[in-house]
Amino acid sequence: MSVLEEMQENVVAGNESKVVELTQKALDEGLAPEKILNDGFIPGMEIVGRKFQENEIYVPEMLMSARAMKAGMKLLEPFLTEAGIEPIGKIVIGTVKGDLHDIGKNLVAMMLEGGGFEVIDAGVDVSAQKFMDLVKEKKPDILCLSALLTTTMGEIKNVIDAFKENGLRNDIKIMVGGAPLTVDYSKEIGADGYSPDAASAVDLAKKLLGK
Ligand code: B1M
Repeated sequence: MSVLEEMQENVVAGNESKVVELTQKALDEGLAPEKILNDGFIPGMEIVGRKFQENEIYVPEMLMSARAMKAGMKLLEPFLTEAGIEPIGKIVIGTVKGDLHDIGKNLVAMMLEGGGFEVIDAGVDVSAQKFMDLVKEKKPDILCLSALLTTTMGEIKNVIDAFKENGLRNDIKIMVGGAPLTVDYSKEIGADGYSPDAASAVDLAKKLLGK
């Protein structure tokens, strides 16, 4: 089995120390960091996403895989930056104002990174103004909004309205998610898409960017 096949298997298994070891081995063998990313981590995380959607694995296993991939990515990052490897898209993600839940949002962020996106995490309790400032500054392709409370899901609408009122809505795709949200609600408030979980968030982000 090649080092990249072994890498995929260990990303799927969520074996963090083995993924780090294999990343180093692949670099030592002279494999290009981009190849390690595209033929090792990303297909591994695609398998993880599929298994999650088919209920073969659950949130804890997906978290372990995402953490293993992130640990390996740490070794690749300096080389990828040096080589100027372009991510497939840039995303700002955050939990809306009044809401401190971030476990699901973090998982979505990690899966998006695993899917090849650059992700800027705005954190929790983020106001519409802060999202607008970040979008102006970082110029992402997509904004991902998360809310876990029925009392804060209205804040998602407020953020989208603020983008409209400030003439920024056409510059960005907005995806929404979180337990109380539904696809109908996302349409009603004018979001570009809704995803029920982290794996489908990756598929939706790619679809929105035509990838
Ligand atoms: Co809170 N909490 N909590 N809580 N909490 C819930 C959400 C609740 C359902 C519990 C309950 O009563 N049964 C309830 C909400 C009820 C409601 O509004 N309908 C609730 C409440 C009421 C509260 C407080 C108000 C409690 C209190 O203080 N009285 C308070 C609010 C604080 C605040 O935010 N202002 C509060 C506090 C907390 C803790 C701080 C203790 C902790 C959060 C820790 C943290 O996140 N760092 C916490 C937790 C852990 C939960 C539960 C138990 C678990 C949430 C979670 O992490 N799920 C939750 C009950 C439950 O869900 N069983 C609950 C796992 C996570 C992987 O799933 O977040 O759904 P989830 O994310 C999924 C999808 O939703 C989706 O993908 C993720 C991965 O598949 N997704 C996105 C999420 N964001 C997305 C963004 C996207 C796309 C997909 O962008 C495109």
